[in-house]
Amino acid sequence: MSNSVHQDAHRDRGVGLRTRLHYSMYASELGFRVLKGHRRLTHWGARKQRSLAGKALIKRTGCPIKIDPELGYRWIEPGELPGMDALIHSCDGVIDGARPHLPRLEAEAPGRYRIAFDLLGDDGLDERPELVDAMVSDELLACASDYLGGVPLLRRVAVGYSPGQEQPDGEPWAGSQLFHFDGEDDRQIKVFVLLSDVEDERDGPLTFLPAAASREAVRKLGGRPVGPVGSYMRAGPYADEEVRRVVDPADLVTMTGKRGRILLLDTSTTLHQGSRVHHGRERTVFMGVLQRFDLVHETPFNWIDPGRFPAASPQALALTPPRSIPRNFFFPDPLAPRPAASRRGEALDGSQGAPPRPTAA
Ligand SMILES: O=C(O)CCC(=O)C(=O)O
Ligand SMILES: [Fe+2]
Repeated sequence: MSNSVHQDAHRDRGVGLRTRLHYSMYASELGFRVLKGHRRLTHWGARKQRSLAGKALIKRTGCPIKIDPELGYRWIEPGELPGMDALIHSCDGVIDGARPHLPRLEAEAPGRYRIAFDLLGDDGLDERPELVDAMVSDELLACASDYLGGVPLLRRVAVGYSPGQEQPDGEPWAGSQLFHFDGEDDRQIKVFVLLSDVEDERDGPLTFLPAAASREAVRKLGGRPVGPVGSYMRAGPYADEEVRRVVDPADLVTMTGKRGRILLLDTSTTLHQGSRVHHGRERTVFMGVLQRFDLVHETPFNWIDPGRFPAASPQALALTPPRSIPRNFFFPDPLAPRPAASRRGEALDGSQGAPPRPTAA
C-alpha cells in the first residue's frame, strides 16, 4: 500500500498524529521490530519480574501443557485444565441471559460488528469470577509463561456469539471471516472453548493453518503483506483464492467438535479465519486471550479486578496491565438498550492514540 493511500485513510479516520505514526511503523516488518525493541526497553523491569515469576511457576507445576511453536496450537484433553466445567456452565448463563436480546443486537449492529458479538461486558465478567479463575489457573499460566517468556496478561474474556449470515453464498466474507494474522504481538495465546456443537462448515468453525505452514504460505504469498490501515490485523485479510493458491487444504485444521472442546491457538503465528456461519445456524464460543505485558499493538481489553488474588502472585500479575482503564471503558454492557457499538465509539473518540476495536469477539 502506498504512502498516500495510508495518509488518505488516516485523514479519513481523523486520527491523531501519534496514532498515525504508530500505524505507519507497525505496518512494516522493520517498524514492528523497532516498536518491539522500544516496548522491551520501556518495560524492562516488568519483563524481568514476569520472567522470574514464570520460571518459578513452571518449576512448581512442572508445566504439564506445552505449545510447540512450530505448530502454534494445542488441543486440550478433558481434565487437563482446571475450572473448565464451571466455565462452560457459567457461559450457558451468559447466553441464556442474552438470548432474548439477540434479534435486537443483530438488527442494531453495523457491518463488521455483525460477524461476532461479545455477550459479556466488564460488569458481566465481574459477576462471573469463575471465568477469570479458569483463565489464570497455575496450569494455564505456566503454559503461557513457557510459550510467551514470562507471566502474560489476561486481556480479554469473551463469550462470542456468531449469528448465521443472511446470504452465505452471495455475500462475500469480511473481516475476521477472511484469513489473517492477529497483530498485537508476534506471539499470543487464545483459549477457545466450544459452547455449542460445531459440526461442519455450516457452523463457521475457526479454521487455521499451523504455524510452520503459515510461515511457508506467507513466503509463497510474497512476504508478509501489511494489514489494512488502522486494523488490528498485522497481515491479511487475504482473499480465499490467494490462500487457495498456496495452501494445501489438507493442512488446514478446523475447530469442529462437540461442545466443551478446547483449543489453545497462537493467532499471531497461524493464518486463521472463522465465523462463516450459514443462515439458520449459530455458533457460540468462549474466548480468553493471553498476551505479553510488553505487547506491540494494544487492542481493547477488559477491566478485571486483580484484588481477589495475593499481590505479586502470578494471578495478580496476569490481571495488572501497564495502563489501567475505567471499568466498562472498552466493554460496557452489551445488552444495554443503546447499541454497544455506538458507545464503544464514544469511549474512543478524542482519546489520544487509543487503537480501534478489533472486529472479532
Ligand atoms: O470467529 C472466528 O472464529 C475467528 C476469530 C478470530 O479471528 C480471532 O479470534 O482472532
Ligand atoms: Fe483473528
